[in-house]
Amino acid sequence: MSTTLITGGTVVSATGRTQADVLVDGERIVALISPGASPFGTIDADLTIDATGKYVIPGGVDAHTHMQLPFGGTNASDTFETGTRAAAWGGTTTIIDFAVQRYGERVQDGLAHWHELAAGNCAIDYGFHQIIGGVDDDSLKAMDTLVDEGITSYKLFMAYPGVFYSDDAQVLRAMQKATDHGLLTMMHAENGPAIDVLAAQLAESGKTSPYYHGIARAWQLEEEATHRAIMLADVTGAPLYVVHVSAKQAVEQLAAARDKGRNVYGETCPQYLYLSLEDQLGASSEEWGDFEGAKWVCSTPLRSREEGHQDAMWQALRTNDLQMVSTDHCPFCMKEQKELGKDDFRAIPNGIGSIEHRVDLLYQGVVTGQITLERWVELIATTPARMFGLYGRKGVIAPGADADIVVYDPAGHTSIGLGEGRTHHMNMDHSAWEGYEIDGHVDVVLARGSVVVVDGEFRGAKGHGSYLKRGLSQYLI
Ligand code: DUC
Ligand code: ZN
Ligand code: ZN
Repeated sequence: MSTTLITGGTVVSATGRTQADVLVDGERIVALISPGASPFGTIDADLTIDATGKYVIPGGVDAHTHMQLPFGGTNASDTFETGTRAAAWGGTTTIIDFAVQRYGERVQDGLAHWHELAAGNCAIDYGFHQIIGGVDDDSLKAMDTLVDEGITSYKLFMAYPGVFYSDDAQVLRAMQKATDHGLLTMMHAENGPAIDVLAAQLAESGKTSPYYHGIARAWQLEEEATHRAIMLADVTGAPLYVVHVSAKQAVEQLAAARDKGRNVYGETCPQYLYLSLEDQLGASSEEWGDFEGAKWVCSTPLRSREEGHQDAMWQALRTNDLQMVSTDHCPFCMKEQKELGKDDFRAIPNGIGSIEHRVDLLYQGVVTGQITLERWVELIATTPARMFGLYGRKGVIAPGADADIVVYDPAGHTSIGLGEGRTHHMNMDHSAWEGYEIDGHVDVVLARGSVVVVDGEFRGAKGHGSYLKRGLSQYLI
């Protein structure tokens, strides 16, 4: 087995920072050594990485991705190969993707299909949540076996009637089943039927541009669904994790529930920290006109900056009213995909690609004083690992953990986008983050002991990533 020594860096964890050299043997971290105090004498490692002046952090864990998701008559444009490669470039070494079951399909078939898509194709380790898009006796029975498959969380949708939607009775039944097994319920909390009425009315009155996607998906309908999900979880005893929170009023619902001692959690995504409905309204290009805003059509939608949603998300990350940042990575190209909705925003496939930039975009929050260095590590790696049953192996730099390590240079710089000298490796014909500048840089990435990225070059391999059977969430009570 080969050894790697990362010297001179500052190891940052969720709880502090320390000067330490990190010794890796094969796929695992074996020691953290105070500089100049090695009890083993001089360590003659096969590879030495100089991290002087840099941060040494656990590899990012992105707990919300959708490679190849079938959506809106097309599929998300990143495969497990292209998406996990882009993730590695950006310092993410683990993803948890969503296996899909739709109404009338068998959960086991959906899961088997997702294994087929991912196996042998990933550059980094991966796990699955299970989407239950059709709650019925059959899918409820299938939930009995999820934990044995290493799937300890599943997602329901209160949005998308006719596609993934569950009504309240279905949500309740699934949550009861989740309580029996210790599964964590992940909720897409938007009132889908109400949204569909508003969206139809807007379209019928000629309001068809991408901006109206966000108008139809009003914050009230996120707040209302979040509250309903919290109450349904309460009545069933199910722990709840609300995905892609974007409305400040939804955060207020989570905070109020947590203050009452309810076991509820929430994530937000980079798009809800940085991008706004006003940006979308103002977007225009020679090629696409005001359809340019389609590149930011995602659900939940971008929210108004004037109304203060973005500030509220940063605040909630500081106060722990929100616990994590995932991407909801669901990329679609403008050509042939987003343009399906050129005449009607309802037909624009929903999603933004961010898997490559989450670590950087959150680090920019450290630079601007929104979060601390330790909170950065907690949000991008440690809490996702704890929330989704991976902690110990992932999310921490400690002896025995997988050697998923990022050397991050705070004096470096990253220019995001498709232009010359910019960073973009996701399989998209545009970047939702074009022109973003980051005061920091992912220098070196190790995935289970192998150097997968160095000097802006990908050195990893398709198939290096293994399937992670996950344990139960540490947040169950
Ligand atoms: N939201 C998105 O933006 N894309 C896929 C599904 C979802 O809920
Ligand atoms: Zn969702
Ligand atoms: Zn999602």
